[in-house]
Amino acid sequence: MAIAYLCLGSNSGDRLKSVEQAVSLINLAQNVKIIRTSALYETEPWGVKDQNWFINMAVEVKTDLNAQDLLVKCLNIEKTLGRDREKEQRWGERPIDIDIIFYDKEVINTKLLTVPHPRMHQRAFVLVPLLELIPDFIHPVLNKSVSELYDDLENVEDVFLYGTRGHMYE
Ligand code: A4P
Ligand code: MG
Repeated sequence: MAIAYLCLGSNSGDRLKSVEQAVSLINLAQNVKIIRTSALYETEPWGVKDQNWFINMAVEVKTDLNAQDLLVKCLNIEKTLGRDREKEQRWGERPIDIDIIFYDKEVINTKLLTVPHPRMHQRAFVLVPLLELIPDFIHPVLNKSVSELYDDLENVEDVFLYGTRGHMYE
């Protein structure tokens, strides 16, 4: 049994619905159970700036699957929710993205999977939701806690609790 942390993100279509459906599908998946979730956040796009803002959240799961099988499950859920990678650009718009941030303290570097997620420590949209769940969890490669990684962030993109950005009409 392992504990893993997923980051969910959506910035096209009905973002809220996509994220909520992903949470339901993760919880329905065999051998995966959600333990806790963070709040929802509305976040400024990181990477490619000229696109819609995202809704992001973090999810803590308990699973009997190994990390690779968990990834396959996540990719299948993305597909079920209408993600078509052929039509996308890197870091561009997507109806749903599910990344594995941590899988216990495992360090994985295969062609298919890199864990901890290689860019998580550069991203407020990952660190802020994780801060709610595991501020003291030590990153097994960088040997810093999630809150230390957050303190180290440079060029922080905007991250608001969902609904507090000021204009909710879209
Ligand atoms: N892959 C390898 N490691 C992992 C992992 N730890 N978790 C592989 C998930 N997947 C992993 O993913 C491409 C392949 O990465 C997967 O098939 C899997 O085998 P992808 O989601 O198609 O790639 P991508 O998303 O286009 O590129 P990249 O660099 O992985 O993007 P990210 O890191 O997913 O970032 N801004 C805000 N505010 N919020 C966001 O959610 N998301 C992105 C995408 C960019 N900017 C954002 C957000
Ligand atoms: Mg991804």
